[in-house]
Amino acid sequence: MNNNGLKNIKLDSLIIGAGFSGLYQLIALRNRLGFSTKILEAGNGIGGTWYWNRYPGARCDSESHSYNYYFDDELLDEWQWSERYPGQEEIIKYLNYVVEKFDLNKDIYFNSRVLSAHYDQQKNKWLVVTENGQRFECTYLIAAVGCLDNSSSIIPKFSGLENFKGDWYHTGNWPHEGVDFKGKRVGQIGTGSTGIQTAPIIAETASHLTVFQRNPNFSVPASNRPLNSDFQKYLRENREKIKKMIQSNTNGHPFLFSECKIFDVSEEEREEIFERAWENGGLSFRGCFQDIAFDKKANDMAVDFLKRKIRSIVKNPEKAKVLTNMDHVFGTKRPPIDTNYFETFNRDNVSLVDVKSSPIESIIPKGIKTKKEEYELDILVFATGFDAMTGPLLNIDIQGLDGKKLRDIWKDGPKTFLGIQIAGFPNLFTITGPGSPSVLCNMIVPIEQHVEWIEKCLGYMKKNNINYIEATQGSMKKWVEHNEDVVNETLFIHGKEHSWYFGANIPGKPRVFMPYAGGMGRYKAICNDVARQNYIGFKLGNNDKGKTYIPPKLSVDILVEDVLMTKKL
Ligand code: N01
Repeated sequence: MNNNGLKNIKLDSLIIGAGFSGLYQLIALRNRLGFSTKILEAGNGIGGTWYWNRYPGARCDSESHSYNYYFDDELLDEWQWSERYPGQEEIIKYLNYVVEKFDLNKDIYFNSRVLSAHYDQQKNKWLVVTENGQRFECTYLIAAVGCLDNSSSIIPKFSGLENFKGDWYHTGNWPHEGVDFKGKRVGQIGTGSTGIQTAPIIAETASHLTVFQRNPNFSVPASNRPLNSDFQKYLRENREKIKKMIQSNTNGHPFLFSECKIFDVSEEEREEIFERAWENGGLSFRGCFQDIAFDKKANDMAVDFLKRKIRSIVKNPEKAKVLTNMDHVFGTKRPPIDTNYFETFNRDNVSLVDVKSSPIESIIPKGIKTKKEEYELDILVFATGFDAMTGPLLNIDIQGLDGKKLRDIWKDGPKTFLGIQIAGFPNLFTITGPGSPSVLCNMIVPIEQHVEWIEKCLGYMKKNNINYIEATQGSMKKWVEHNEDVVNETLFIHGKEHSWYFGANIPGKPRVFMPYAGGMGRYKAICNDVARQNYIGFKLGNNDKGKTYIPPKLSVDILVEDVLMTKKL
């Protein structure tokens, strides 16, 4: 009984979030380990980030044949994607198919946003309370909240928004009934992956679209297309190879990174390689030379190529100048891919406002006021991003041992062991949390890996009559240091003042590189190593003498293994 005289619902494990990770975790814990398990989901349906992000043009930038679960052959046999990149609606359709197939709905509580999760030391239980007053008691709590959830969407603090006479929306919380732009003057703020996807579609129906751009972004054509029967046949025949490749390479995507360095080829060959990569489209452009992500001079060559491409597409030289005025290193911000983004600026009904040189001063009743001018608008679209990775967790009041709050423990930036656990928070697991490869990968790959690692860990504990697991302070410290070491070897480090990977989009957020930059293949090998050594780096059972896990020095072996693996395809 709790204070209100209501019964707590008692469970072995409780999962927060019904996106890709939460749904698969339910299958793993309920169907395979036999745990009593439920999911608490804030939305009124499944899909996580795809449930909320249904803005026009919402589409995944991972190729569809890698953006599905690989754990079940039958499911793989049954499902066929229709396009090279899956659109939001098709992703939801896919997940509904999974929910039906594995009979998941009966164990999901919808409209159940979690407000707090407190660890009770006496009982070794997590007490979880939702916005609508439901209370749960569980031994294991799995935060499958995603990296960019709806609670963490950001609307910059512009004064006057409350007086705006028209309608306004954040792309990460898009109305399910859609928005009719017909005949409307639309103002879009933000040109990240989201803004770049949505602008071309809004421009098709709006009477006028004004894009307010602070920093321009690089973008490569997605080259999206329907998947034909030849490709479906290729998938059927090569499934195991593709699976092996995406699960062991650096970023979980189904393509090869070139071994060729940019200055090892002639200028002519370099141009040809860039052209081919541009034509092929998508995120693989980053991998057309081996050193784009590591060598600033190589990166500059890619920047030069990409800027020339933009200039060749955008007819108005003033617009082209504003669209190519980047001051970040290519790839240090998540590189978007697009369908007709730059072409959109050739339309008569699209204008571009450079709010870097003339910042937005306020929202006024009839539109937006920048330092230079006023713009009359009927609808505002905020494509202004998220308090990524930490936001979804810190928006819940999480308290661990001795009532310590996660918000306090992470005030100088997130600290985890493997991105899976946090010292001081026993039996709490995070899927694709800070300190794991997560957003640097095709997300489904780290999701499956985490879910299965957690499953294996809890299976081991069950078998050995253990019901307490906590990362040690020592392991967490070593892991944080290891994370810093690996990111320092990459060009990501140049994104400190530009990229949400570093929290740079949130005023006052500590500048800590949040994902693990050492590559998925290496990360997975480390996680397996920890498990093989009976969960070294964690305290288990009643033994409070957990040994610190020392991450191996950056070894090239795993990378070499990656390359060999990818070469086989
Ligand atoms: O958000 P963002 P997003 N005044 O933070 C601008 C994933 N995703 O929603 O660059 C004016 O990238 C800000 O400007 P600046 C993907 O991981 C995936 O687009 O800070 N402008 C920027 O242009 C992605 O990285 C897919 O100067 C302001 C924009 O808002 C992540 O989600 C699709 C401003 C925010 O860009 C987030 O992408 C979509 C202000 N005060 C998203 N504040 C796919 O799979 C912010 N901005 C394809």
